[in-house]
Amino acid sequence: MNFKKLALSVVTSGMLVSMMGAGMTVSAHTVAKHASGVAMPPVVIQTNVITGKMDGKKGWPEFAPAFWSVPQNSKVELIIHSYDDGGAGVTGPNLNVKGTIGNVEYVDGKAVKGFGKNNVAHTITIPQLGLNIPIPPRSAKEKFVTVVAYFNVAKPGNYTWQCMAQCGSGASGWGGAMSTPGWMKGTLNVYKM
Ligand SMILES: [Cu+2]
Repeated sequence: MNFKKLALSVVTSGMLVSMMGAGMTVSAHTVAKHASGVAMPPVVIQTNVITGKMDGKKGWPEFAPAFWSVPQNSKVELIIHSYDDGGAGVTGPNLNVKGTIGNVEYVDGKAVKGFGKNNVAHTITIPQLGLNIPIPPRSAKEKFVTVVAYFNVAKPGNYTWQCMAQCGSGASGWGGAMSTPGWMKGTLNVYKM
């Protein structure tokens, strides 16, 4: 008899039993729970990145809409359709997905953790929430690329988001759309419930 093996299997099954006893469910996503303990569906934010050609302002890509509102303590499903086909200057940590559930986002349905240097067109970055969601350029084959990210919000507040890809105008790329609320920056309002 292998006692070491036996002891290990007892501990393992004991843990499983206690986990099940505590009502824990093991799943890839953290599901926000209502006070009653019932899992709530995510709150959906849907936005589009449209190009200067589409919004009639040359060189001004735009998040439409750019001002979002969700209740506190919710799981958010952010769905972005981006019509932009060009990468912009993004470096360092803003190339990686951060602060989402599992630190991933879904690009046309595929889980992605980060991108190469010239493969990000825009980002949704909220430093206060530790959130960075890069958006790659759409491919030539598609009308738009779909990016879906899940994250949890807790405390109420008005959180400013900013695109960190230098997609604006001027020598730095930080002028125009980049520094104008409603274009490449906006707010995520988390309201009290
Ligand atoms: Cu941008």
